[in-house]
Formats: sequence, structure tokens, C-alpha cells
Amino acid sequence: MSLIISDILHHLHINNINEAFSTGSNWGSSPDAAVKDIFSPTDGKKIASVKMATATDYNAVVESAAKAFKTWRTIPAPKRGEIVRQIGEQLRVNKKELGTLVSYEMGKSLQEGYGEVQEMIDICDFAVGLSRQLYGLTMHSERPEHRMYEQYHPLGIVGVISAFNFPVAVWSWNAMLAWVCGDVCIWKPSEKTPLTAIACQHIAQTVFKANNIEDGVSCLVIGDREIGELMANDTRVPLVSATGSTRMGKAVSAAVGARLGKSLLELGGNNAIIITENADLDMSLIGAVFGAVGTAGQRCTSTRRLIIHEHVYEAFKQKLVNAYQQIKIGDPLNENNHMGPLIDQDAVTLYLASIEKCKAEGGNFVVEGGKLDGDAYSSGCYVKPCIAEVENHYQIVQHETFAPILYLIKFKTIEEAIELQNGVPQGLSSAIMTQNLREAETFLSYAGSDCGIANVNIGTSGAEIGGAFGGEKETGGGRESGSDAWKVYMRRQTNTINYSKTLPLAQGIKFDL
Ligand code: UN1
Repeated sequence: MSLIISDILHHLHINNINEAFSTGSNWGSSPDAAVKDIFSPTDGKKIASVKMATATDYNAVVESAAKAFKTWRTIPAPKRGEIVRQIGEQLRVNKKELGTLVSYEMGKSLQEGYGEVQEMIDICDFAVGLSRQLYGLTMHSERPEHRMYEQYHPLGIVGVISAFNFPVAVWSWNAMLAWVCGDVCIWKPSEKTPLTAIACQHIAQTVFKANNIEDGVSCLVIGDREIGELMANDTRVPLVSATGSTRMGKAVSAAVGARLGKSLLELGGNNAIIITENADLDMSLIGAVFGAVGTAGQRCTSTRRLIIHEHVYEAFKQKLVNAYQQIKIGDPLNENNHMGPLIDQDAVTLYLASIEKCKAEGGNFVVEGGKLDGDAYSSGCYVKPCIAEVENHYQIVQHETFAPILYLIKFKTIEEAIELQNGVPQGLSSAIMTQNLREAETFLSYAGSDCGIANVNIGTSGAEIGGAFGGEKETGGGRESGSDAWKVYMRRQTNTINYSKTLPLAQGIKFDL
């Protein structure tokens, strides 16, 4: 086991990574559980060997979660919020170690690793406030001496399938809200990043235990696709929240839909920034470069396309080319580097294949890509961020490649820019850079961006937790984290109460006996 990992696990009081703290929510108890070796994309070293859950393990976890739900839902929401507050405190205490682990296991820069933990802390704070709200409405009844209102009850077990790129933050968006709502959670993290999940599970479990809450409110199941399939088909799991590729989301949605369960999908993006002739180009540059190379282009909100006005096209292209020459690529734990590796060799293969496809379709690379070799890049997962001039209709441009490939597209009118921005199957995030009110408001209007997120003078990535996060079209339509996203974790009940001495029927219907 690598030194970084053993130090961090020691700090977090984790003695055995193959135990989620206590038996009730342990995923790998079957003697026939397979073991998977995990390697860091930063240095290629083996991080750990993690047990993979079997179907029997999964079943035991669901039973423990179902049992825990019966008690958890009886605890008043503000008291549940108090426990989430304590989890937030523990995340604060362990921010440095957890952020380092995220960075080492996933490969994002240390700053972004810390940012991811901060995102968890922020959603804890949000959820604590929410635990004293969870408001329903009251309505006026059409009948005399009647009262109508609605209330929200917990759903039960929430299954959370998360991706490698935000190995812990996306879980926390779901888990913290679900917990204050009175639900219990079963988390299936990406099998590419199980250690950060194990660390968070230990932190949450320590807090639940200290508050004498029975096992099963926070469950972790590390396993392969089969576990996700079991969850999607399981009628004991009323809500499945899944983050990942559109292909995966379609499969989850079909399985959950077939049993009329609820799914919350946060799938691929193909995010563009429109840079108009009225943009502040220096500001636009920071937004564009961070959006494209941050997390090595592996955010679902990463900037994949720049749609640039013809009058500023050449000038902005030159700025980009200069900026890309300054980007330092290497060990993400070294804070001098802007960009770390891709997650694994498969991702590198996909990146290289996408560059070839782009060239075959006529793409003109103004900054060349390629794999990086040499001692500093020994894991084999480091690549160069690159930029290509393309047409929006190219197949490769229509497709989300999880890598730092940035496409440049030219436009003449704002209407054309919006059409290009919307002219892809995905609809997650979008942005416009302009100091012109008309352009900004057109972009935000009903005739503007068709995405779930539309920003002005901000890049496409780095959303705050306070807003609802998600997108339209092939992005799946789900909304997580802030605003009223909590409602999906609860069931709404409409209550009408008659305190009169008669029983009048609605719609004035007469029915006398
Ligand atoms: C994701 O890539 O799945 O807006 C989530 C952002 C982050 C979350 C990204 N706050 O870029």
C-alpha cells in the first residue's frame, strides 16, 4: 500500500478498508467475494485491494437498510439535520486528508480535491437548514369547514450510483438531502474510486454510531455493474439516483421505469461557452481554460466547445494557444501543476481515438494532443490538452469525450450561436461571455440556451450547491443538490380534513341516502 494512502487511512482511523466500519452495512462479507486491485492514475502504484460485493452481500445490505429506515424516519427532521451537521464538522476536520485522497485516487489537482470536499461541507450546511423546512403548501378547500394541505414523507431506500470524476461530492448531494428527508442510502461508488468512498463511509458511520443510530442508514456497496443492475431492478429501492454516461443512464432509467420506480439522472454534457464580440476576452480566457482542462476535462460540466464570434475568433484563438503553452501537467498533488492524469488507460485510448476521429472528419488541431511519456508520467495516463477547429455537426463533436479536447466553432449572429450551442444531444451546462445586456438576456430567454444550467460571464463548470444541478435532453432531466431538489427524495401527500358536521362532496355532487 502506498505511503500517502496508509498515512491518510491512519489519520481517518481506518484499520481495515474492507469493512464499512460495522457489519450492518458491510458490502464484502461473502467468502467468495472477488478482490479488485486499485491503482492510482497519478503514479500507477497499487493503492489497495478492495473486496467486491456479491449479490448476497447486496441483499444483506438492502435488508439492513430497510430495517434502519423504520427507525430513522421516526427521528424528527431537525434532529436528523443535527447528525448531518456533525458529519459536516468531521468533513471539515478531515478536509486536507480527504482532499488529498480524492486527488491521489482520482487524479484531479489538489486544489480541486479540496474543492470537492468543500462541496460536501457546503451541502451538509444546506441540508441542516433544510431539515427545519421541507415545506408543503396549504390550500383553501371549496367545501365549508374543510382544510387542505400537503406534506412530505420519506421515501425509504435511496440508491446512489456515483461516477469516478466526482467520487464523493455527488454522493453527498444525494445522501445529505436524503438523510434529512428521513431516507436511508445505499451507495454504489465507481469501482475506479472506492477508497474515497470508504473514507467517507467511515466518517459518516462514526458519526451515526456516536449518536446511537442503528446501522443501515448509511450503506456502501462496492461492486461492478451487476450491483447497479440489481439496484435498478429492486422494488425495495424506490429512488435510484445515477450519475454517469448517457448509455448507463438509459439502462438504469429503463429498468427503474419498468417497475415504475423513480430515477434521478445526471448524465453526459456537451457544454459550450459562447464568446461574443462584446466579451471581456481576458475573463473569457480563464473561464474557457479552466472549463476545458480542469479535472483533465473529466467533469460532466467541462467546457467542450467554444462558439466564438468571427470578429474576435482569431484574437481569442491566439490567446488560447498561448495559454495552453503555460499549462503544467503532472502529479496533481504538486500544486504547481494545473492538470493531472486521466483516470485510466481506457480513458487514454478513448481520448486518442477521439483525436483521430476528429482529424478524419476534417478537424484542424491548433494545439496538438497526444500521450505524455517519461518518468514523470510513468502511470501512462497523462495526456496533453488540445484544441481543434471543427464544425458543430461532426459526429465526434456531437459526442461527449471525457478528456481535455476543446473544439472551436465560429459564428456570425447571436441567434446562430444559440442554435449551435443547443445543436447537440446533451443539455447540461452552457455559458455566454458578453457585456451586452441584449445578448445575455436573449441567451437566458425561452429562445436561448436549452440547458439545465445557463451562466453569464462564468464558465460552464464549477456550479454552486445552492442551485438545482442537472440538465435536459440526454443529460437525463434530473436535478440534484440545491433549490427544491429535495422534493424528489420524498413522497408528497395531499390531506383534506373535514371538521364540519356533514359530508359535502367535492364538485357539488349530490349523493343522499
Ligand atoms: C460532475 O461533473 O458530475 O459544477 C459534477 C461542477 C461541480 C460538479 C460537477 N460543482 O463542475
